[in-house]
Amino acid sequence: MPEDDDIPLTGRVRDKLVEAKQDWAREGRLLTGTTSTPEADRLPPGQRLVTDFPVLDLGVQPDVSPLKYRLRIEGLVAAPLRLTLEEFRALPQESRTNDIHCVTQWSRYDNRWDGVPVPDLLALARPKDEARFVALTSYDGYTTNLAIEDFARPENLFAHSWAGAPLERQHGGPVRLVVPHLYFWKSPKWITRVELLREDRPGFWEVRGYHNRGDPWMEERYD
Ligand SMILES: Nc1nc2c(c(=O)[nH]1)N[C@H]1C(S)=C(S)[C@@H](COP(=O)(O)O)O[C@H]1N2
Ligand SMILES: [Mo]
Repeated sequence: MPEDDDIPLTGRVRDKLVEAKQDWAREGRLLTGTTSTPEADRLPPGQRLVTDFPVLDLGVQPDVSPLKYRLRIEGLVAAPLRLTLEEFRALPQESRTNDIHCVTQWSRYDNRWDGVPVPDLLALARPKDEARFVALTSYDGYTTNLAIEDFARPENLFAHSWAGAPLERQHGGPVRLVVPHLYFWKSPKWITRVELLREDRPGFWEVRGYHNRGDPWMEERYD
C-alpha cells in the first residue's frame, strides 16, 4: 500500500516567512480592535477584498497522484475510514458557494466548491461520544485543529473542485477541506488524515501564536 512517504514534495519550507508571520502574531499586526457578525458585515473587520486567488502555504507543495491519495478518518470513531480518491468521489457529492478570509487580510467572495460535506463523512465513520476535537494532517506536514462543532458544520466540505474544475495542486488538490466560517488557515490543503480526539491538539500555526479558533468576525487572528 502506498504510504505518505511516497508522496514527492517540491519546494522548501520558507522559514523566514514562518518567522515573519510569528512576529506578526506576537505584535498583533493587522488588528483593528473591532468585531462584527456575518449578518451585519459580509466583509469581516480588517479584511480587504481580492478577485484573484492567492496561494499561501509553507512553500512545500506535495505532488499527490490520484492513485496514491488516501483520506483517513480515525481516532475516536467506531468505523475508521481509509478512502481512495475513487471511493471518495463515489460518495454523494454536493456544492457549496462561500467566502474565504485569510488572516493575512485578503478575502475572496463566491467560491464554488464541489465535494463531500463533512457531516456525511463523519456519519460513515461514526464518532464516539468522547470525541470533542479533530486534528487534521496534510501531505506537506501541515496540521491544524478544530472543535468538533466547528468541523461538523453542514457548509464544510472536503472539496475536490473549485469553480467547476478539479482543484489545482497549488490550492490543495486532489482534496482540501473548506471551513468557511473560520480564517482560511483552518482549511487544510492536501488533507490526508482526520483524527478524532478527546483533548485538543493545536496545529502548526496555533502553536506559533495564532488563535486557537480563528473567527474572522471576532478578529480572532492571534492568541
Ligand atoms: N496543507 C496546507 N494547508 C494549508 C496551508 C499550508 O501551508 N499547508 N496554509 C493555510 C493558509 S495560511 C491559507 S490562507 C490557505 C491558503 O489556501 P490557498 O493557497 O488555496 O489560497 O491554506 C491553508 N491551508
Ligand atoms: Mo493564511
